Amino acid sequence: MAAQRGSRLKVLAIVLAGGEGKRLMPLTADRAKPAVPFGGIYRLIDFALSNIVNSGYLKVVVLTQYKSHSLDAHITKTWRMSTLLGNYVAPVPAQQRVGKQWFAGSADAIYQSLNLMHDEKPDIVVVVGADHVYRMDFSQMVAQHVESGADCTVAAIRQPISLANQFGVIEVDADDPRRIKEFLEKPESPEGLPDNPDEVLASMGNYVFTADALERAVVEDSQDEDSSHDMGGDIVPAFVRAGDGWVYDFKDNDIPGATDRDRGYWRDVGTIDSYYDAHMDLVSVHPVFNIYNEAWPIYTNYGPQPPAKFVHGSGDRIGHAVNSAVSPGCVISGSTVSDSVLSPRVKVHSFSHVTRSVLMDGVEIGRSCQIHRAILDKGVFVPAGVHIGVDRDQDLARGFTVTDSGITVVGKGTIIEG
Ligand code: ADQ
Repeated sequence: MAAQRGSRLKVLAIVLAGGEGKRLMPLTADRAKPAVPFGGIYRLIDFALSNIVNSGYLKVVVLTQYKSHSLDAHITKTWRMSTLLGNYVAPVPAQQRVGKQWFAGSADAIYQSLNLMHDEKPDIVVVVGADHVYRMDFSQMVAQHVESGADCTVAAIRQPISLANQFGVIEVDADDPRRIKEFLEKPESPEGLPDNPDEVLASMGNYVFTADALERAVVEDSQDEDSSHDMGGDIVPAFVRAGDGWVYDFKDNDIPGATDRDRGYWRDVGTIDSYYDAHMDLVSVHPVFNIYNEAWPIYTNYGPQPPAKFVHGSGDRIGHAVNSAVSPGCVISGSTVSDSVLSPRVKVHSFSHVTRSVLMDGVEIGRSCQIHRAILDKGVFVPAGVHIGVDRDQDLARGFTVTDSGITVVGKGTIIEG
């Protein structure tokens, strides 16, 4: 039964937060992908949760699984203990309610958590991923879902065809562009769009379902031994086969305070390169993603920190940062930071240069270091005189990860020899 138009609809939001994030290694070595820090003070999941809360939906469950300790801690600290948002967001670990196995895939995670839907009795369920950087008002997508009488609506955005094998790719009906004719999960060689052969219409991994239709679909899927129990791989294609898959075009989404430049911004930060590039988007002089839009806040919590400080260091050099985002608790002393994102409590000592880099919580850079195009995970200490991101072979010899495009990643807790 499609949701009734005009009635007061009860909406439950489900955040899928169990992803492993293998392609983000070593950043996901001991944390779930949605818990990966982003933009200095956030974790990736803060974007999905802020979007849900700003959309006016206050019943939210977060399905966790893989290495969920830091994710649970962050959700509890930021979302459950907040006076503004408390009691609305509930993290739900894999409970093995149905059998002894963990969630097999994202659809199985919903199937195993159906008791939450039975408790809440929603009319509509908004299901979103937890590892993208964007702003979105889900209530506009829900309005379209209800108005079209759909049971399943998939949010979509144009992406380069070269990335098609990372996404669900949507072909719409030529006569009715809101209906999905075909949905291919991560195809190797799909056709481009009729008006642009270099692009495809990609699923954003955000869905709106009529609650009883979603329940029927995940129950049916649970009985299918050939299914991979995946939302994008199995559930959405089943709705499409039944002629009931609809598309919501993200470009129709309008956020208060959005600028022409950042309207429609959405990044899947699933690889080190895309994660790094999204950081550079934040610090470009005219940011393509404006985190300073107060009309659609991104909520987070990074604990009590003193203000960032820029001081003279040895030799009277002035510590300074340009084109950079510098979080509270940082001290830049007699050194230069440019085009970089610094999480709280980063210390950079005299005569050092940090350029085009991402430094996470508590990183300390000793004297006379050079850090270039690098991501340094939490707590990394760089002894005096060490260069990172300058000589690829040397970085590899030190055991760091270096991507093909030359981004060096130093994992959490790595001991660097001076
Ligand atoms: P992927 O992101 O590759 O593609 P998946 O790995 O299933 O799909 O992750 C989707 C979301 O579900 C993520 O937020 C992840 O953390 C979470 N998740 C995965 N397994 C889970 C589990 N067992 N329990 C709980 N949560 C789980 C998906 C879609 C594509 C779409 C892209 C957009 O399948 O069609 O194009 O997202 O990035």
